[in-house]
Amino acid sequence: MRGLAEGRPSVMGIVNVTPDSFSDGGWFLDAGAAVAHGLDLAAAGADVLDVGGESTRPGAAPVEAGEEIRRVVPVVRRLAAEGGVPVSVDTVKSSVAAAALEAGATLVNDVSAGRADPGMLPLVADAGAGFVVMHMLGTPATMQDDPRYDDVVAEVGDFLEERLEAAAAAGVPVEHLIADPGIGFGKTRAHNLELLRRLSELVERLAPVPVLVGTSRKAFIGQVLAGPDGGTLPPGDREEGTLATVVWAFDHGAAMVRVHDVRPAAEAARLLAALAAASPSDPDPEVTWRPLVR
Ligand code: PMM
Repeated sequence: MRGLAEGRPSVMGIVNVTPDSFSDGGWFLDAGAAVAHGLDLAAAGADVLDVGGESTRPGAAPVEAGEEIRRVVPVVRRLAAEGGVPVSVDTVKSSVAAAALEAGATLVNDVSAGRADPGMLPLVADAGAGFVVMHMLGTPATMQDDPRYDDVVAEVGDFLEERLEAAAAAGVPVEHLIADPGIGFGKTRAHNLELLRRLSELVERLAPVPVLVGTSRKAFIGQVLAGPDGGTLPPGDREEGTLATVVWAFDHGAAMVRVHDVRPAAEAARLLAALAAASPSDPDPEVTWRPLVR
């Protein structure tokens, strides 16, 4: 199993500093609360903390760059100084990314894959930062308006290859790139399930670029678990379903998952790594990693 940390897959913990994110919106708008939450996620086993100041929820209102900078920069600065793990910034704007990189972030997570702002790829290349290239059909305002694909896995793969090439052409080294199929971004429940079912195909196709998967609390989990009569479970009741998708994603080659509740995902990553390391001659090999705080 390929991974980014300690020979095991990695966990990115979500720190949303937004009033309107779909699953934890408004809880962490205050910078101090967001920092405390990020520190808790690091203690619970996050390998990376992803700080976002603009919701990407379907139909979400855009946030002006100055406001986004005011939200994320103080949080990035303190988490970079105190969190003990790399900090990423979830933004599509190069000015926000530049301010966050200056404040100590080392990774840019761009759900537009560098398409929203022509300044993004050159900035990331110049800064020597990491870059997450994510697939989205349309924009957050329109992405859930009847999304269609002939073959969702092939088309998402084509898109990711094209954007990884664009990033490389702009000067971002391939070792700094991560690819993400963008679960829930312009996809129906069936598209999301198909992407997860055939995740190994994408992982093989995009290698050596590691694949990140973000299923945490997303609608398709609530819809599947609510059963055939329609409806959904609220985001707070999607944690167990999220963990099932996390284990599935790791077992199908994901190098990293992006989650709200870090501890279960971090424990799953460690258990899977211990199982993968075991062999007939050594069924219980010694594995060492930093302790998780409960
Ligand atoms: N999902 C959300 C936001 N940012 N970034 C990446 N790379 N992958 C994702 O799946 C993703 C993302 C939406 O979830 P949130 O509003 O709870 O953060």
